[in-house]
Amino acid sequence: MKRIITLQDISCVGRCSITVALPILSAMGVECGILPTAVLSTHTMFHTFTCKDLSDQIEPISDAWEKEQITFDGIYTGYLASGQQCEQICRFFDRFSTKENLILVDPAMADNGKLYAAFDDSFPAEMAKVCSKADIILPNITEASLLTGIPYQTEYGPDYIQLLLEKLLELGCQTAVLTGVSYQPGLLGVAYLDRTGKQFSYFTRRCAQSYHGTGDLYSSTVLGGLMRGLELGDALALAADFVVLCIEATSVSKSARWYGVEFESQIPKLCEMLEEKLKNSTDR
Ligand code: PXL
Repeated sequence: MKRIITLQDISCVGRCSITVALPILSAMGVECGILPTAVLSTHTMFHTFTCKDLSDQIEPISDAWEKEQITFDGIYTGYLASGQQCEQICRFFDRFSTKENLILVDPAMADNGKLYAAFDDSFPAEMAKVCSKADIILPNITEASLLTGIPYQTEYGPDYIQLLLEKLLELGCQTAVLTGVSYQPGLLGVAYLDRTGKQFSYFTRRCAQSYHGTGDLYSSTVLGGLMRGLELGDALALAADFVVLCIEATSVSKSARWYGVEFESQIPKLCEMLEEKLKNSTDR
């Protein structure tokens, strides 16, 4: 079984970060270790929240793992607590990346044209350094614009997406995936570009509702698919279809918006969809 380590916060309530990554990766048949970067009462979209930065734990925990010769097939980062912590994450990559393992960075810091509440304008440049060391990065369009300096647009065509992808690759990562891409009102999807020039896009129906934590659900599912041996395009498509199922399951509840998406009830379907994709990819 593949073992990954995820470095992101524990938001105790509100289904995001580690409370999403752990159950999703476990369900997909991947061992998920955690290095909590901070403990929050909830994610920062709630009006009142506490946050205990755990930066001082990253170094001693890494030392202990190195002494024990613990290795990871994947390193997955999400929401990070501060610009300073971004530097620590880069050091963690230097210590634990190998030729074989995969570094996946979700630069979770912004959405809908705005940085999350806890960050100031200096944060994106620090996150860009984390992205530079990744094999795959998974920003949404807001994050991509903050990482590249290209103005954020809500109305665009394929040229804008292509430009963002090219500029994201210039950060130094191997593959850039953009989430939340939409060229037609009813469709929402993802597009990627890698260093060899390979391109791919995939669209699902756009759901009327939008929920907190879907980005974390998406990234965790993509990593699960990759660790199980899916090609990137198949993993991106699986994750997109799964997030739609979860949004549909959540949309019956009015208070759900703050509590993330109801992925729990959809885990059996995720396992079925994963097996189906694995079967199709070996039949090919
Ligand atoms: O879902 C991204 C995320 C993760 N963790 C925390 C957050 C957010 C988004 O706001 O606040 C603490």
